[in-house]
Amino acid sequence: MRFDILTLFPDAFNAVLGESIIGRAREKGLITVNTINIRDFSADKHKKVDDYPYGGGRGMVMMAQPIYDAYLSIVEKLECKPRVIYLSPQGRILNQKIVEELGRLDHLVLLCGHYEGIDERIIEEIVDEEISIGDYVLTGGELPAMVLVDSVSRQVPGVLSSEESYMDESHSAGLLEYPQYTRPYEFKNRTVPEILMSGHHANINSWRHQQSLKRTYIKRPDLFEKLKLDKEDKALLKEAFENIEP
Ligand code: 4GX
Repeated sequence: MRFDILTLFPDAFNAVLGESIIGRAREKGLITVNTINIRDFSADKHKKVDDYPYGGGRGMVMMAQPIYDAYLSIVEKLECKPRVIYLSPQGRILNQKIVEELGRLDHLVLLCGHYEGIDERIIEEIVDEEISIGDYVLTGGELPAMVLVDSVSRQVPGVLSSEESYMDESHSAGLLEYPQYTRPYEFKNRTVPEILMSGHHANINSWRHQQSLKRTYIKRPDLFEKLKLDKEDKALLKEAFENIEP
């Protein structure tokens, strides 16, 4: 899978997407993350990429021409037009279903805006879809683009080990993760739940599932509402609330 990122801040990407799982996936050639500096395509002698808004008002607007020429530098080498996504608070809000859908594509172009936004005609001319990472305001589209590359790359076969991909099933099933513990057995007077020390794997699995159900109920009632619980789930949840909390 290939990501081409149109941005004024290409250096921001390597720091984040050069490490850990995504860094290794890039080394293995499973994904390609290519940044294109929009400023390199400025036609202006001072490398200007923004200008005052027509009609007046606050801030600056990113000019259409440098963005368009940066975009052309990618697509002129291609036979088919890749999907172009503009990261913006006006887009549909990213979720795991959208991540899975995007993961089935083999090429994405991500456009990162700054200042008060970009010339509307660029959105009309090249953008297929606007995506938001949530209802809050950031200073630019770079962090949202990194969020999108990270989440979508996890869908690419081979990027995650079989152990790492386990998380997905739990999130797709709409349940939160059960609590995890590692050594030492005691930390700040808090010990590990005895069941995890028992070595009884069927009981441990059942306890973990119970914890997932209980957590989802308490922490994410919105997710809980959507769950389809069977008889066993209901019994586990009932038991979870009957047990005296330590
Ligand atoms: N999820 N931002 C885009 C530029 C901008 C300004 C005005 C349109 C209109 C964001 C988010 C986000 C900040 C990226 C503003 N675009 N993007 N940028 N939340 O807050 O995706």
